[in-house]
Amino acid sequence: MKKQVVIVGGGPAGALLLHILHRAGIDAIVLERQTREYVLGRIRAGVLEWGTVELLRRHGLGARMDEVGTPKDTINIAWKGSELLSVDTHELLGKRMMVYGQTMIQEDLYAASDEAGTHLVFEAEDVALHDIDTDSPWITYQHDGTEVRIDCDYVAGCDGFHGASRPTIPASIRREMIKEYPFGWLGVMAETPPLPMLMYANHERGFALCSSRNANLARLYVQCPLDDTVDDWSDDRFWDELFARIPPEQAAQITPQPTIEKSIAPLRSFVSEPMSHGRLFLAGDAAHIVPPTGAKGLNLAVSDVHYLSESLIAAFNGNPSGLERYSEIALRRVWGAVRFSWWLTGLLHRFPDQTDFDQRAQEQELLYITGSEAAQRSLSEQYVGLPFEDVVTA
Ligand code: FAS
Ligand code: PHB
Repeated sequence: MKKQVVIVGGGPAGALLLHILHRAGIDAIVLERQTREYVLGRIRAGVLEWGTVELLRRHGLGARMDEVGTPKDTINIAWKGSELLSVDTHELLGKRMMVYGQTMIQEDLYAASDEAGTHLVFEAEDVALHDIDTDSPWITYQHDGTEVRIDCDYVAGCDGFHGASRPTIPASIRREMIKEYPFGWLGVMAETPPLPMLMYANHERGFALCSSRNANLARLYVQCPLDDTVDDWSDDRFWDELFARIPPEQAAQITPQPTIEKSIAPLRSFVSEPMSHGRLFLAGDAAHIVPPTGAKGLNLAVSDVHYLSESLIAAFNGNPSGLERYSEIALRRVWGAVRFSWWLTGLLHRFPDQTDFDQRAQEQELLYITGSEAAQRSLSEQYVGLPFEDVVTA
């Protein structure tokens, strides 16, 4: 089989890249290890930068998002049990965010693939990348017990943190930087009207976050010890802890209901440089991981795909400048989001070795942001997302 682009991984990065390349007339294929149902069963991100919203609309993927998504004008941070910092990004910058779950974006992407008849292979096992540092890379994989070979011009590694693509870049070239945080997030879904605002909380008992998926589906998180499991968290314990960490005024607006999903995710920051080698280009979690505090993971996957799709389209039209600059341009945005997520994680969480001094210093920074429009502008422009750079040059 011959394809112009082979995309390894059918999560948001891979499926979005397939969609955009197909609309540009480029013959691509996605090789996804899991079943369609498994991928659609994952519950992850919820907040979209406005650049992501506009990109999805531009590529014909915005209809359901605009119908059921919830635009948000403010970022809210509760602290000291009763204080509330509310930053109006729309008033400050004319930009807002959209709350629309990653699961729904994945459904929209797969529906678009079905409609366009693009090539999305599920249960592709043992994907292996070959000769990526030549002009003739090729891919092999197992499907229904048969080995398949695909010769291609380019390979997009969109296979997440545990994928096969990143390790194909020689260790002598790869520079991996990681920061592990000493806590995790317990996330739950509950069929109850969510808090109208998106609200983070700094509390001496630990971090909390109130988000949503629709008018009757609350998405809620509390910081928990790394070695906890969901079995350590009954519904009663979860609700008691959430209401202990957020102000009474907001707690009174949420009616506890049985949780319908409960999971714990560790927090870490990770970047692998460079994001390209020969004819292989990494996008999304395959190249970087951020703690979910800044709601950047999914948005970075989208911005990588924006840069990579623009670069591939230009390359197939005779202009390789984007592919030559892709890693540099993408990493500039990645490190901007990685640093912001690291800063916000440090500001909002209770670290195991934290002292009263540390807690007061966090509270003082939140008080400063409350009183400084400049600080609120800085927080806003990083949270809603900085403008994309031009990756292709004449
Ligand atoms: P993904 O990991 O989503 O997709 C990679 C795909 O490649 C998967 O479908 C996988 O099955 C497939 N794959 C892997 N190895 C393969 C192989 N060898 N061959 C073929 N296919 C292979 N981000 C936020 O912004 N907010 C959040 O609240 C948030 N919560 C998260 C919770 C969890 C538990 C996790 C793991 C991540 C969370 N994220 C969050 C980040 C998340 O949204 C990612 O940034 C996003 O899924 C990135 O998309 P992809 O790069 O496509 O990677
Ligand atoms: C979510 O809605 O799942 C969500 C919102 C904001 C975050 C992380 C997750 O920072």
